[in-house]
Amino acid sequence: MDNIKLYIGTYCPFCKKVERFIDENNIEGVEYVNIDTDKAEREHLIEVGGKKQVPCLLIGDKAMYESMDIINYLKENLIK
Ligand SMILES: N[C@@H](CCC(=O)N[C@@H](CS)C(=O)NCC(=O)O)C(=O)O
Repeated sequence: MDNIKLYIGTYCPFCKKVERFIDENNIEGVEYVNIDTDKAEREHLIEVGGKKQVPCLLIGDKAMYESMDIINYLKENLIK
């Protein structure tokens, strides 16, 4: 499986929605990255995805930005 990272912000409600979905569905294999506390990762997100909007799911080097797109992707790919 590709390395999957969820870029989030500390006070982002859209991020909380995705985090809640991950928790409620016991989804494993997603690494959280907080761009408010990790400057290097914030720069990496902008480099790969083109903007610093969160939440962003990084699947390998593919950036997915919209919270509902992320939830739908998780539904289709990571719920066992
Ligand atoms: N429609 C987006 C909205 C995401 C959004 O507005 N994120 C805010 C944080 S709560 C953000 O990253 N704003 C900064 C930016 O867009 O550069 C979604 O559902 O994910």
